[in-house]
Amino acid sequence: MSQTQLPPPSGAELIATSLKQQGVDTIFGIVGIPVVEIADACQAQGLRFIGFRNEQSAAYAASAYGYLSGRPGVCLTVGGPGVVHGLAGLLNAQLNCWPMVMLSGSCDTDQVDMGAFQELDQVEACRSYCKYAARPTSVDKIPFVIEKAIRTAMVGRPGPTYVDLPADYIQYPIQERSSIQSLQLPKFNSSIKSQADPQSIQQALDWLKQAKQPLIVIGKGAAYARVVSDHHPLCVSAARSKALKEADVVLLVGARLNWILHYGQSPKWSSNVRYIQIDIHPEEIGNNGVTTLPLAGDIQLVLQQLLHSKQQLVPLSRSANPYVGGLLDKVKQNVTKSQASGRNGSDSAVLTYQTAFTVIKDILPTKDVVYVSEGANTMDIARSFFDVYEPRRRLDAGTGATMGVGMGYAIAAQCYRPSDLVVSIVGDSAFGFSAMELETAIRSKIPLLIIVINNNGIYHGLDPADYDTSRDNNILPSTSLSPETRYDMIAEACGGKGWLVKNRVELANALTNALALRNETCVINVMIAPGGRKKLSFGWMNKAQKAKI
Ligand SMILES: Cc1ncc(C[n+]2csc(CCOP(=O)(O)OP(=O)(O)O)c2C)c(N)n1
Ligand SMILES: *[C@@H]1O[C@H](CO)[C@@H](O)[C@H](O)[C@H]1NC(C)=O
Ligand SMILES: *[C@@H]1O[C@H](CO)[C@@H](O)[C@H](O)[C@H]1NC(C)=O
Ligand SMILES: *[C@@H]1O[C@H](CO)[C@@H](O)[C@H](O)[C@H]1NC(C)=O
Ligand SMILES: *[C@@H]1O[C@H](CO)[C@@H](O)[C@H](O)[C@H]1NC(C)=O
Ligand SMILES: [Mg+2]
Repeated sequence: MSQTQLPPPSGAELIATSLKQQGVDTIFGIVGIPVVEIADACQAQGLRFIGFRNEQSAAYAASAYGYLSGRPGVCLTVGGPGVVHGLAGLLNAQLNCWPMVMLSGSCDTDQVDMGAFQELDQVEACRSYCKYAARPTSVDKIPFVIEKAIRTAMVGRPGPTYVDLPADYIQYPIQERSSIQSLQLPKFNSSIKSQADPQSIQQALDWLKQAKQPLIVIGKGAAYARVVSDHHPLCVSAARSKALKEADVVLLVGARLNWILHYGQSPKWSSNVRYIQIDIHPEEIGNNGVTTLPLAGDIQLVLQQLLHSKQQLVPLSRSANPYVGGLLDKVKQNVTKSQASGRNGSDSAVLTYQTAFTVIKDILPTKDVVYVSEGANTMDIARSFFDVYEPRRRLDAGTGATMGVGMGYAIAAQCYRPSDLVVSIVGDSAFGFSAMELETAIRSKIPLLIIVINNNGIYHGLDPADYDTSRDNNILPSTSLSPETRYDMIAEACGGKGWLVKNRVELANALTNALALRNETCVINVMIAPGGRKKLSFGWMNKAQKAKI
């Protein structure tokens, strides 16, 4: 291959150099006018560019890459509609507190407000989802704004930022390549960390010592502090409802009292519960009117403060504390129950979530796996089957309950951990939001194992017989999807491998074959029994309301 000639230096090269200078190694996006030159300049500098089919998935991938790596993931889009698609990723990153930067092209600065190509006030559109959103005031300010966007996304509570790049800046001719270097700012690489107020640490230790029924709740915020694995002998996730109800002192570690934790309120929690809240973001502490003992600071440092104090905490034990025994018994009961339903029925019987997940769990390796999961029942039930041993090994619909994140997350996870097995366990509805990204993965040589749990629809799914009658009468339930849609064939159509399976034996065979093809993107389309048309109810919802009007 002949040595490729670098194009004359321009704003695009200044942008690429600034990204590289700030430690960016991978870019997720879709090119078009005016950002093709940016992607090309990034590739010329050795950065990886992964071209997606929709900016939503690219932005989800960037945010997950940020969460996994600890440095912001970068998403590159065109203006107008490209930015609007990307907003989905900015919102999702904001809700999850994940670091990412979106970079988008915009119209020439002298055409603003003239009805220019894909024109939109993008800084304004992004601002409410971002910690920082800006357009450089001149070409030579590009490195400044990129450094600020990267740094702002990382520090304090992580989140998304936005940089607007007008077409005339991207194309701006730069006379001397050396000036691109001289404009650069140092790579942001500092740990800005603070400790909690020592008085509050003392008080927290007093509370923890007085506690009869303590509970530690570990959130995504603790990901970088590498806290504990699902296999800790005192992990009581499988007895979550009981633990929440009984706890008297709760140590929240990077976990917000939001909808997922029922706002910290009774009846899900005891009305006498006392919260100690470790959080990097002071505004989060005491949110929703819940009084908490504040430990504002970096989780690792604050935990060290608690552990290295002279006051020794006594470890909990089953024999000394009936609360511990009660919870561990409940965990055991719950695990036994789900195992029994997983082993239920003959090998040729129609699969259920439980029987399918049991087959999958028996065959998958236990180490070096990243799980991606989305869907309603698929995700909730999968969470109880597939344990993780290390932080940042499970990516799911998260705080936003966002459907459609799975393909972007899986691609990002495989980019970040190329030697690991990335397994997506996704509902049929969830998968449909971004199935075309199969082509992205296959083209980019990113091998994924995708298991679609197919019940012909959202939540309870749909019985094919009900489908026929309700379709004839034009009253398809809003939750229905076409029965037995061949998601496996989408993989084949894109150059991957696919299987349709309907019982344990077929599932086991397909999975074994897929695992032998570690270089390929595989889709196993797992038909399960639809769950009937019961009224919908999830643990986090309020009870039925009384009519007021
Ligand atoms: C962006 C977005 N759109 C819509 C929803 C509403 N929603 C919640 S779960 C879900 C899909 C659930 O169905 P599926 O993925 O098939 O999983 P299942 O519950 O059937 O196992 C949808 C559409 C959402 N959470 N997010
Ligand atoms: C970041 O800075 C620290 C010192 O502050 C240094 O030890 C470390 O090597 C730096 N890391 C990178 C990736 O530059
Ligand atoms: C048992 O596990 C199920 C499924 O994971 C969960 O919904 C339920 O709340 C658990 N039971 C208790 C008491 O926490
Ligand atoms: C086993 O399956 C049968 C029939 O499908 C069902 O009635 C029973 O409740 C199941 N048992 C368990 C433990 O899931
Ligand atoms: C998978 O790819 C790697 C490197 O790309 C290659 O060394 C290996 O032989 C491939 N394995 C299979 C089973 O194709
Ligand atoms: Mg479904």
